[in-house]
Amino acid sequence: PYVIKVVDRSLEENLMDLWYTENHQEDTKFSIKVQEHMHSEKSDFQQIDFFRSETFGTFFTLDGYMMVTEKDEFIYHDMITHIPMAVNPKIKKVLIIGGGDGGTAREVLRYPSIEVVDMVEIDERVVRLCQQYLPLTASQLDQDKRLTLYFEDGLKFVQEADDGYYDLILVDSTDPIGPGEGLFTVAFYNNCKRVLSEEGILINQHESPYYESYAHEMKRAHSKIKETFPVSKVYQFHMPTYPSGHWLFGFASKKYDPIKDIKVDEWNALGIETKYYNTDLHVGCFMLPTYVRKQLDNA
Ligand code: AAT
Repeated sequence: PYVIKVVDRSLEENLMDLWYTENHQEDTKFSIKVQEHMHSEKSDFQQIDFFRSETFGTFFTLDGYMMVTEKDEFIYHDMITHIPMAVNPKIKKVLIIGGGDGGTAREVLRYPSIEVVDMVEIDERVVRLCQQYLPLTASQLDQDKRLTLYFEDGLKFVQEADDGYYDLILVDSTDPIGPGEGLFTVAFYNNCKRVLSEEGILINQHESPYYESYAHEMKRAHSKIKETFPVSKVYQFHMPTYPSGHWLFGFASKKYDPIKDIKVDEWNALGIETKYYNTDLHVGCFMLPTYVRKQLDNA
């Protein structure tokens, strides 16, 4: 009564069936069907790969971990940038650490009031390859006179920077393994505090609360930042391609509270169009699930 069709694939069809797979846990994987593996190289710092897919467009990985996809990068770059800018729209001098794809710089440079953006990326190859394969994020990196690119370790850069110079530091870093490790240390946070003005705000890539291995790093980072800054909060957003899809940034400052000090009218008057961020979400994203609150309280 039934005709069972056995699908017999040719060798060619098998070779075409490429998937990018990331182990989110030992026993849990996340995969994207790949149309083309566009580039692969080992730089002085890390393994870099670029892929193209139907659903997420072009994306790139470092040491096998997802960094940026064309389709969901707006979420991450909106949230790292517009939160601090709405708390202090008078920010003039910005330091970006990491962020080689250029998405964070692109968002920051949308504010006409910003005068200086120093971007310190350890790996020049990430920048050059993103300029080639991800123009959507990298397009501003050689366009705007306010931006200066430095290819060096962010840890060393903040050690040597002047006291009180920056109004905002955005740590757009990889996870605390490999070159990103030093950006999750007390020495680094102390230098960030020193080079920030009295108005200063620090935002940092803060891992995920959901899977234990990431939550462990998140708690470690939080306990160190809490020790260093008078105000230290965490906010959340949804990142479809990062482990568990639930990701965090840290907000630390010398005096500003991210909710009480938001300048709703002033920010909205700037007329900056965003796809994810808005000033209602700004307040909401600091409201954390109970299990996350507990993790942070115990950090
Ligand atoms: N915009 C989101 C993309 C990133 S990439 C993070 C960048 O940080 C990489 O280009 C990497 O080369 C750079 N980096 C790592 N360590 C350092 C360092 N010590 N100094 C300067 N730059 C550094 C973030 C992805 C987040 C992924 C979350 N899972």
